Amino acid sequence: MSKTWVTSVVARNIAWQNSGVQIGPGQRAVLTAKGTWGVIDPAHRPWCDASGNGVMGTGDIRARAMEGALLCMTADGNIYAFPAGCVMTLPSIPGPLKFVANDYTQTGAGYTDNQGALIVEIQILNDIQPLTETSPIHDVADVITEAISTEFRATSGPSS
Ligand SMILES: [Ca+2]
Repeated sequence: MSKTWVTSVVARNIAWQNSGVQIGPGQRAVLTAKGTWGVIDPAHRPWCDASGNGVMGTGDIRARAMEGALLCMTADGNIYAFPAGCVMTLPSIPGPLKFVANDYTQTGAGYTDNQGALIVEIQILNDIQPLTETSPIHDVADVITEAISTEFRATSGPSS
């Protein structure tokens, strides 16, 4: 059982754009991005899809992912970059999904020269299914994207 929402992500917006879609407990999201946009020097270079332009960003780029890729942030602060094919399945992290283009924040024109928008279909699955999840990448700042550590506690059974 599933339900699908459609949202758009504007290339020029430097702030994370809240899709308004939430992953609920026990739910999982499959994201499909469509279209192309101009993020990296769009006046002189070809536009790219959500998987970016094939060049790994370095320096003051927003996240260590392909230039121009569409980034998604889950409620735990982890950031995911769309892979080739522009479809990915997120882990079951309850909370809102936010999106932004992967661009340089201080180099060149940054977000001010960006053009276009991508369409994202967000399919929420109510049942956890054995799908391959996308691994998060980490933001340059590494402040809010540290993986949440899970505390394991040894439990002892009743003595007999
Ligand atoms: Ca730009």
